[in-house]
Amino acid sequence: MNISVVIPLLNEQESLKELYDWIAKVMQSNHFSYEVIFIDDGSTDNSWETIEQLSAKSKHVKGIKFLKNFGKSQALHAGFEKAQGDVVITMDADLQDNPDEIPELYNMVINQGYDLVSGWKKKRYDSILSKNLPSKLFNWAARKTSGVKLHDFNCGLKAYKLEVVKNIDVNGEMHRYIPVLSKNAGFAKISEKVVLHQARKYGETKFGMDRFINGFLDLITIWFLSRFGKRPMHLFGSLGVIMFIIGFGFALYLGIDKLFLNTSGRLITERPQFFIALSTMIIGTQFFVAGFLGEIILRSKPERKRYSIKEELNF
Ligand SMILES: Nc1nc2c(ncn2[C@@H]2O[C@H](COP(=O)(O)OP(=O)(O)OP(=O)(O)O)[C@@H](O)[C@H]2O)c(=O)[nH]1
Ligand SMILES: [Mg+2]
Repeated sequence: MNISVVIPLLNEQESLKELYDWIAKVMQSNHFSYEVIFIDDGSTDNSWETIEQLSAKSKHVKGIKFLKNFGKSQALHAGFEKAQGDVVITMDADLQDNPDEIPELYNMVINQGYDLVSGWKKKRYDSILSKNLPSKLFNWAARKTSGVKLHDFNCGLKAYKLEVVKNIDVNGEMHRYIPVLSKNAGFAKISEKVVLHQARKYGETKFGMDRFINGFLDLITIWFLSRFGKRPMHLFGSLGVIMFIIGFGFALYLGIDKLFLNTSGRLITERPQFFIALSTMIIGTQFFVAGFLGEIILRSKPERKRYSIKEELNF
């Protein structure tokens, strides 16, 4: 199979049929073999019924229905598990991403050998204050911390080599950082393509302003995980040891000073320096223990299931 299109969605009933017809038209005119996997993440409208109707008419349409809303990352994860095409394309369900981009994205992955090609909504049709500016800032921070040079990390339209999606673990709200996850997993041939962006036609936005706060916190997590996630002791252990040595050295000096150098001086416990040294040693020890605990947790973490599927169609 050439292409798997993975479409996570939440309450997008008005768009689905139009979107699928458009994708099918593009696929047929380019003679691609394909599948379209819709992941309904606990929609409360008629999205799932629409997917059922589409899948009854065409075997290209596959559906996964979650028991309840688990989030976009979980939906992508479920879609990636099932995808079989040589190239996997993700897109939003709200008709903001243009299926006409698919052939060129496919070409970039297959013929130019990219692991991941991300869409770049260069010209956006969103409000400046609530979307464009925060998004610029967010992308700048993501570029700086991750070293992945993309203008638009969070674009829903992306193309991947099959191998890439099978080797990354998208969880929490990490869908914003898939290019970073991909780079950390060893797929660093990442590029971007300017894509057309349309204003939302039906329905309403699913992400509010809290996306930016959560987004920045996730960025810190991902930075930490990519550097120290597999070896927490290296960060906490070294911090701990350094602090302990400084504190201990200082306390030792105070002791020697009192015993041999300045015997008639103040008592050690009357000197503020002593308490600074003491807390430094205690905090250092704490850091060290945190490192140990981190290593233990790392080794004992069970495989957890992060979402449950209620129904599947055409698999
Ligand atoms: N699986 C899943 N998909 C979601 C969830 N929230 C949003 N989506 C889908 O993710 C895509 C992007 O969401 P949008 O609300 O369009 O976000 P946006 O494009 O940044 O915002 P708008 O410009 O208002 O459209 C759409 O296809 C949604 O249906 C969710 O909780 N789970
Ligand atoms: Mg949208």
